[in-house]
Amino acid sequence: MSDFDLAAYLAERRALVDAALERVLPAEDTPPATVHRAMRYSVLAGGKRLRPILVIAGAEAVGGAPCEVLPAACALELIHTYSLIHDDLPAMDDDDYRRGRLTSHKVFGEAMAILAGDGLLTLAFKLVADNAALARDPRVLRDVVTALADAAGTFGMVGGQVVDIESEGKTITPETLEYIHLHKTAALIRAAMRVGALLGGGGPAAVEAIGDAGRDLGLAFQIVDDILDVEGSLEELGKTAGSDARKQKATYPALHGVPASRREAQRLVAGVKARLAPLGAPAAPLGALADYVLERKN
Ligand code: GRG
Repeated sequence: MSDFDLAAYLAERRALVDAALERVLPAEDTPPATVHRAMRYSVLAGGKRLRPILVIAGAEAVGGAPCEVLPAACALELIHTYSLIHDDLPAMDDDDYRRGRLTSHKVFGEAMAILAGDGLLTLAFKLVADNAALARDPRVLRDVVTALADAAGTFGMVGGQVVDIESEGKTITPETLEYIHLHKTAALIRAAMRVGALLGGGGPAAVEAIGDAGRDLGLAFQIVDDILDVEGSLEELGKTAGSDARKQKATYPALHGVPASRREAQRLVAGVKARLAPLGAPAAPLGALADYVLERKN
């Protein structure tokens, strides 16, 4: 058993990320103020900060330091929060609660919620560009931008969301469900770990191994999310539970049942740890985060 103190690690890294997010977001009274208020409302509402912490842990796994990757870590959280704001819109999942508070469009209206999401996505790429000096080599910066764009765009998260929307109310195959989960969720988690490894100075083999581990961890994360939607509550989740079944969404539990879904998530996380093993002690935080993904309650 590892004696790694995950609770302390998460608290320290979360504090670093929260302070950095506070700094990089335009102030509430910076014109045009409404959109900046909306951007801050959603980003600073909390959340687990899993993706930025995975950027940091990805860098640490190859000997990098958190301060070198904080702008990229913030970029991941901004892209993630944009996707949540847009996913909650009436045209998509039409959800009222997120991160324990009313969704952006409920507070600021649909137009402003769309624009806040657009603003966050754009700001993410500006953050990476403004901190180009943190990349040890211009090719690393190019790879980071490509990883983010691929994960966020039509070959990643947007693509997964398209197929998810087109599948609502239909019977889909396990292969289509895996496509949705890999693109909608796992692509960004893979990018988080890969970007961390790239900026942390990892060589090609380490970057590849960490990226592959990120993909499998992302898939496990979404399977656990599907299970929590069946078993969790609004208080635990900070969003309405049972929404997948109400919207007739294809999920792992719907297709395979809860016990088999849990076994699949466990199998994936064991594989993640096996991929990380050759990296040794510096990858201990990533290994502990993999266990956290499996055991989380929100
Ligand atoms: C709208 C382009 C676009 C994409 C939407 C990512 C996504 C695709 C939608 C968000 C809703 C959703 C169910 C996504 C699956 C990934 C997921 C479970 C997100 C929630 O992530 P957490 O649990 O949230 O890490 P916090 O609030 O803790 O950051």
